[in-house]
Amino acid sequence: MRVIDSHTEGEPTRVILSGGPDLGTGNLSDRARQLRDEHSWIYTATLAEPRGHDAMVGALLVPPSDPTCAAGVIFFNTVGNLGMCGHATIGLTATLAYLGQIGPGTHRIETPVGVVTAQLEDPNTVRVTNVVSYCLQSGVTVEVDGIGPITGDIAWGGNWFFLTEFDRIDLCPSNIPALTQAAHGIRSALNRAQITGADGADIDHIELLGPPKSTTAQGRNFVLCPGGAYDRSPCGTGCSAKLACLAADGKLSEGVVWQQESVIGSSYDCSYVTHPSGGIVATIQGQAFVTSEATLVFNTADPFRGGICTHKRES
Ligand code: PYC
Repeated sequence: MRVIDSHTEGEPTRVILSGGPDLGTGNLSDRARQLRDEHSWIYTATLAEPRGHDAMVGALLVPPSDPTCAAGVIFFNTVGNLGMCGHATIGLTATLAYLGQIGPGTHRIETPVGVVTAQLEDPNTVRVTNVVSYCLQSGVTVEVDGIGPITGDIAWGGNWFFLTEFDRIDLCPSNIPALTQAAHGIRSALNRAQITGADGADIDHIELLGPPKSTTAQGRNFVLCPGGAYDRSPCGTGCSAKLACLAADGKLSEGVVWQQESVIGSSYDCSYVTHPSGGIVATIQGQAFVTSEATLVFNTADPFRGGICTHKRES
């Protein structure tokens, strides 16, 4: 299996160029379901230890069903598929540029939740225009063990998020274990209360929000991802969900740049336009750098060739 690794604002992406399962040529959401139902070995085999680690996101390159798209991609982490992934779209675009497969300009990319566009500004700088994002419900309160009541919004940004202003623990790297524990508690409380996204969808990303540390940013976040790792980047789909909530609350106007910091201090420049559905279309700009090119080797004599599975999907 040939892969290229990159990081986007600190968050790793592993693009699978060849050697992945053949999923045929159906639409991308059907192929994503097929990956989940018939080839879930790929999650830990390609991303988990000993070849990777929990924070990695995979991007399986597949032929697009839409001929206007430069690529089709199914994103996944160590425990399952992701609908969209902002940082991995930036990583994928920088990877395709590194390979000489695309040049500067705007490229359409097909994902299981719709077509997004990626504008390659320079070899490392990419502006992604996401699928339509929206705030489903605001002011939702849950009782969190050891913390008490927490109120937040439920929003779609290509994945489902629960977003809450969180001032109990400073959003800084030394507090990552405590932030992770708090976000886990919130996710468990949502599950207990059977609070979901649209159509009963799992809210599998928890976004804690706080004030920025740099003078150029407007906000900072800590995002807990489905497998239990935190997003090193400000989370492209999480930023889209955040902008949808800001727009719904009348707190950010169309076209105004919102700079979002991650818990490690990296940042995205984000803005939106409104969509006729009442949602928004967010644009996220960040930088990605290729870190390695590799061939993954699966030796049948290796008892850990399928990866070490330490986490189940937490929902
Ligand atoms: O950037 O959208 C994102 C993302 C989702 C999970 C990890 N990164």
